[in-house]
Amino acid sequence: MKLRKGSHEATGLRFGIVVAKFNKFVTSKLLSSCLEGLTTHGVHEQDIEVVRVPGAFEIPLVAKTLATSARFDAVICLGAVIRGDTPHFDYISAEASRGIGQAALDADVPIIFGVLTTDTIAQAIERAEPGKFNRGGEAAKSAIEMASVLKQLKAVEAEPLAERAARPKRVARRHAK
Ligand code: INI
Repeated sequence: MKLRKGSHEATGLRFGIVVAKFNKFVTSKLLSSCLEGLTTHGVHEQDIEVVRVPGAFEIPLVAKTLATSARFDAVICLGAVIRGDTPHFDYISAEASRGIGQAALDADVPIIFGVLTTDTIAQAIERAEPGKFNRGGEAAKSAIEMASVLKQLKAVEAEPLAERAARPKRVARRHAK
């Protein structure tokens, strides 16, 4: 049996972060925990790019743009959708999660869902605080793990091709005799 898993050593890996401005009092905390999580695991500051968008609804397009740019090993999406008295919550949260999932599959690059969807402001604050939940730090760890495991899988995929290319061509040898 072969077991492959992502490592948490992230030196040299590059990350794009998309963060929503809506509910900034929550998303700014997610962002600082996420940045701390990345740098604590060895990511260099110059290997991190942060893009701010108006709200969670705008995250998927920017996440896909970053992911397809070939400049990042993973993209992290941070936002906070808090349920109010209108159906807006359901539309925004559904579209953000669907769009982020689709963007990852289209781009073939890990895109991490660090968007809080909560019933109350208190729940959102609790999950953004460094400490018990700390979803920003969790998003950083997931991104490192996924970037690392995808790198391993792509290296394995590339192996047989490289070996084939290194092999001397049979036709050329026959002519040489
Ligand atoms: N955007 C959020 O990120 N969180 C919310 O809770 C939210 N609510 O509740 O409305 C929200 N709305 C804005 C939305 O994401 C778009 O920016 C806006 O509709 C413009 O497209």
